[in-house]
Amino acid sequence: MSQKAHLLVFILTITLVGCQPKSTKVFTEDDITILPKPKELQLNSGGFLFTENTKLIVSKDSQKEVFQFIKNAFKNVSGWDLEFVESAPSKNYIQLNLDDTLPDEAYTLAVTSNHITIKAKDNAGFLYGLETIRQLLPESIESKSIVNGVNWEIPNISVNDEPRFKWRGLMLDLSRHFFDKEYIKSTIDQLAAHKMNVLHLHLVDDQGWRIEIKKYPKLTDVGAWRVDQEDLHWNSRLSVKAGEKGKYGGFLTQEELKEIVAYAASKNVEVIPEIEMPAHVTSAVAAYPELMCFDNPEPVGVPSGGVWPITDIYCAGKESTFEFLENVLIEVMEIFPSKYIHIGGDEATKTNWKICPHCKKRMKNEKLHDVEELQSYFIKRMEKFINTHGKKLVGWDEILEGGLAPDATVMSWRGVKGGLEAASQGHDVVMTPGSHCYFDHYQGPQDDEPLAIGGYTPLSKVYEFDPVVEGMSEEDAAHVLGGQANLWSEYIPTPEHSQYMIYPRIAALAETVWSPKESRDWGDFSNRVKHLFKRYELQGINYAQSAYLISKSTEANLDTKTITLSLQNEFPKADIRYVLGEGELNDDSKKYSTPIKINSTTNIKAGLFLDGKLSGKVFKDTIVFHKAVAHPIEYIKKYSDSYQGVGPYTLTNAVRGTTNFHDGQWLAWLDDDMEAIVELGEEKTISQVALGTMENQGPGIYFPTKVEVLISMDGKVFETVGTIERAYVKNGNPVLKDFAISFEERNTKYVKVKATNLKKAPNGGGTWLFVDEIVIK
Ligand code: TNX
Repeated sequence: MSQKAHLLVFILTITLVGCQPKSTKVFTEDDITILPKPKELQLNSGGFLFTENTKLIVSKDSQKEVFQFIKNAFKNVSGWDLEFVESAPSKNYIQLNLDDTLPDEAYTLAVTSNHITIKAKDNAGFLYGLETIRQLLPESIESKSIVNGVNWEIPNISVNDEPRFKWRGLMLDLSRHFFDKEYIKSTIDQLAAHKMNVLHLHLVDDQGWRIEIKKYPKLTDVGAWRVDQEDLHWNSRLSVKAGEKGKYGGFLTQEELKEIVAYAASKNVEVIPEIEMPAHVTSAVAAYPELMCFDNPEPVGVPSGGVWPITDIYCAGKESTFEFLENVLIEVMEIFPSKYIHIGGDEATKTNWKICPHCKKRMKNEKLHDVEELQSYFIKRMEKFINTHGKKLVGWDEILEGGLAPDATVMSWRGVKGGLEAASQGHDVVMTPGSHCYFDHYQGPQDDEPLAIGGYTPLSKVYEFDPVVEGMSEEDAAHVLGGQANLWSEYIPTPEHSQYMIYPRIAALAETVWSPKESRDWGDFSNRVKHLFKRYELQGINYAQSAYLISKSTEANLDTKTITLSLQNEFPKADIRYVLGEGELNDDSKKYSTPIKINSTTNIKAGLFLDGKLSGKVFKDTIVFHKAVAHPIEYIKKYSDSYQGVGPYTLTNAVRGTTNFHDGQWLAWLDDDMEAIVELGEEKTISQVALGTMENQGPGIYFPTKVEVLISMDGKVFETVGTIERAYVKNGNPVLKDFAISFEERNTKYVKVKATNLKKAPNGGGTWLFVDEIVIK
């Protein structure tokens, strides 16, 4: 090049650089909201500014794939088409450097004003480094359309990051409701963004078989479709006859599944298929009845809703069952390259196995003492088959019963007990306890949430999850592969609803399985997650804002006959404002700081204010005062230790329970009647007594069959003033009901209420009687 040309290039370069927007922002720790929190991070001064000329350095094609989401993001928000190049220019680029010495999935990230370097062993670490960059960029990087006036600048920073656990999973139940390929792929994007790496697909259950199996076409022709009763509550759907044609459902073809698996691999997500056995397979045996026990089993239909107990299971005696399952698994293993195959194994009611001649013969030949051992035989046999194909078996914790298969990995869902036991036997475990990991549970005050299966697993509870539990030795802990959230979909019919249950709880879970335990800090997390909310919003994710909902707790004071009401919100330092009585709620309303004293019937409105703006739903409640409030109460029959409410005065504290029977406002009696005496102290004139109750037949809670009210002046001799009787009616929904008994005005000092427990449950099991208040007027 001539000297002149040199000069020209120099001038051009100066002009071009001069045209670029300048880095102006001074970054502080508060600007860094990376979630899950990195292991080590140091903020330096200055920043790196992305421009149209920022180059993405790639040394092989697969790195292009890793870069793709960042490239797409810039295309969306700025119209830039960031260029891939093979060698680094002098500045303004991102490079990916291979470093064999780093652990699996780890990465280091060095951002300087000149360029960005990510080091990792392979694409997994590069991907996570880039996901971190994405979270350092302004939130509007998530926008789907052009954003003007934003400097795409990130702070100079050095990060050294790696996961605490190698199994960081989410399970999607595709059976109870069907979710298609597009939704699954978009979920994979989100898993990667949260640095999660396992997608467990629950492909088989009673209400639908969701994977194409070429050798057994009826599995999807018949088993993937059920009679549409979506308008009814899950547990009130009518039973379906064998052969009734269904319209609700769907399945994934092998081609679609392969596409999902390949896509997931590009995002460092391993897809693990679950093929349930021996129970939760009504859809399969509806297609092939000969898989059930006995010689000529009664055919069944694909159920449209809840089935309990699950008795239509595979026969463990017939050789043909194993032949079928092996053929199915051969096709499954061709689709899924995963190291693990999940075989379910949960909740089998083995009544048929006890009497089926084939099962009895098997037990005799194999010297098995009971049906538990027969299940264990079943699973061990499947394990052998899976192992010969170079794969490992994973199953729900029931596979421990009757003896664990030699090399099995246990997914502990009924609490952590199964996990503890399996780890102490030297088996690997994945922790998914219902208490912290069941995303089908409620996440906010039940009355404000869409119908869910029950439970209560708010964001803060998920954040308390730890896969390594008390009682584990260091050796046991080494067997804990990690943790997983499970989203069972009985009550989740749509992708939007599924998102609502997953986000933001997955963010809390991600931090528990990725970040070092020592760095866990709820206050800090709650600040960071609010930034993530803005990203979700821009991405069009229907995330839950339940953590903003206000809930109350109350205390009755027997001496002053008053109620103190506390308001709370999941996030710390919340600005809650409230109004008692009528009046409008706004940012000028009284700020809540200490519990509120209440001594008469009162309406309350409260709201959470963020930057002076009302956020989330307004909390509304009425505390109804009545003649029993804050009066002592004696229980002739003591309530259960499992439901003690706020103690004995739960029934006279003016605070009503919700349909969430764990909300701490209920007393309950199991298989027994309730009988209690309220002491009014001085003589009072009364004309109505109401008993607050609930019914939720799924978990065995029934209305009383009879309520009786008696009065007395001396607490010894009682006179009946009224009774109500009510026969059992099948009911799929949780409902609250006051059994109110009115009578002519009477003067009395004591009121006794008796309520009769149903005692004999239509489906077997215990019967609970739940009571939240005795309202005396
Ligand atoms: C139990 S967790 C099940 C599922 C249900 C879930 C509902 C497990 C292994 N079995 O079949 O969908 O409860 O929360």
